[in-house]
Amino acid sequence: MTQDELKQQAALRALDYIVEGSIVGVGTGSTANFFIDGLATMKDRIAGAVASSEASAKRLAGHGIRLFDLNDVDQMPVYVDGADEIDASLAMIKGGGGALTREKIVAAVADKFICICDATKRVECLGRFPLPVEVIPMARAQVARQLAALGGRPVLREGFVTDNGNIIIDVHGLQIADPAAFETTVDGIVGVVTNGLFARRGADVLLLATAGGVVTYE
Ligand code: ABF
Repeated sequence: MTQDELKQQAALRALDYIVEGSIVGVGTGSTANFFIDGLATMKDRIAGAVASSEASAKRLAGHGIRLFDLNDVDQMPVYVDGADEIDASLAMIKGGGGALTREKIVAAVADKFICICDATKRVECLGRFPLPVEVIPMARAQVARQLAALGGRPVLREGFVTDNGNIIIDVHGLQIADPAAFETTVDGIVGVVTNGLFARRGADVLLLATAGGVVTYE
């Protein structure tokens, strides 16, 4: 099976978690795109969706799924999204697609975070995938120095601007022993908007697509 077929399997399994009549939180990326396409098959049974990026909003709208502004939503049973890495405690690195801030905000409103991944995303220790950090542009050099002092190798994501008008610094060479503590440390650097660790609030359910089928962890 190809990696895309595995992503699609995990994504379609997440449809089992959708609560009829509810508003669905929707992530970003190629796995989330498979989820959006699956959600379209049941669009008459949901109220609509909140998107975590302009790209996902466009895809949802293309399927005729009603979009809600997060500020108009006070209850959302599930948020469904992919990840770049996920460990045994269901802590994740996200933000390879640059949508980490909106992803973290939408996920914060949802009762449950359903992570959909192919098996390559499962790791023992987070950090092989460079940690994305969204930064206010004028703080770029200051934040990079602080990230280097924490033991990482900060690299500016060239030519990339987030949906919020900020830049991304990808931090290479990390081995993150305590993801929740590191998330807090990086968030504490002045000029950081969000970092791609989702550990203090990790996933509640992982649907991991393997060659042998989709395995559920919760
Ligand atoms: C989003 O999409 C991101 O947080 C993560 O960076 C990425 C996962 O990518 P893909 O689903 O394309 O592998 O969930």
